[in-house]
Amino acid sequence: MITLEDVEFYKENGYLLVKGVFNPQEVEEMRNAVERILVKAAATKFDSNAAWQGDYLPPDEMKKLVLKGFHDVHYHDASFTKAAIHPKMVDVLSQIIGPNVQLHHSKMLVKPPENGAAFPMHQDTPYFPHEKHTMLAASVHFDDSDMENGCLCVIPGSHKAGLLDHVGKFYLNHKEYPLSMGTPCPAKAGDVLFFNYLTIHGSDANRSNRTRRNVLFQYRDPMDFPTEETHVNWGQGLMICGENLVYKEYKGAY
Ligand SMILES: O=C(O)CCC(=O)C(=O)O
Repeated sequence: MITLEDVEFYKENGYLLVKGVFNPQEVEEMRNAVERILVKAAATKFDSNAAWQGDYLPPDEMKKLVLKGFHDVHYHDASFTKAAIHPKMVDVLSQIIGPNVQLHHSKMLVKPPENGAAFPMHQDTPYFPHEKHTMLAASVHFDDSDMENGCLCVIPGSHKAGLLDHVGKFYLNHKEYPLSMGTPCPAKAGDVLFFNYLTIHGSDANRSNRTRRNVLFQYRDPMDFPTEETHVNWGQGLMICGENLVYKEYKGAY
């Protein structure tokens, strides 16, 4: 499904948009699953506003922003498990990470209309650093997204600079790295944006009257070991393709 030029593009630029990975029926199934998770979570103590805090927006604007974010969605609905190991996903992953690929975690994001929260520019590396930097995110789009509803923006080639200093480990100084430095990556529902965890990325607030929903699956080479025991997730390490070359008795946290 992807070409050698696409693989080269990913290596050079640290990201790759792959169109039409999921068909409308698969997208609809995942949208419904997002809705069910939101409803179920609303009845628990885990339903909070996951909007990032900080000084990258004026306090008045920051206060209004809302983000629904939940981890490990493939433990809540099988539509996400199917997506994580979908043959079209495997086709891409086996070429840009492969031949051996493992799921690290999943996370769903819902930016509601008018006030969906922004993500200041950052690398994902500080959240789950690894030795060989094979880790990448596959952002599966459930809605058409553009600058108006807060699509992802990336700085092409920024993964080559290595890990940069983050404010409190969370995001880059927004004066040095404003969102406007990024290349917008508009996408359609069903498209997947793959980006390395060193690639600088962020997204603006959703100021449109449309919701923006996506799920991020983070994948790595199983021989790329964490340098810190952080971000240890439910059932981490599911093999997506190939084999795990080391035998390890895995005991999850749950
Ligand atoms: O999807 C987005 O708008 C940004 C998500 C993001 O940067 C993250 O979760 O690290």
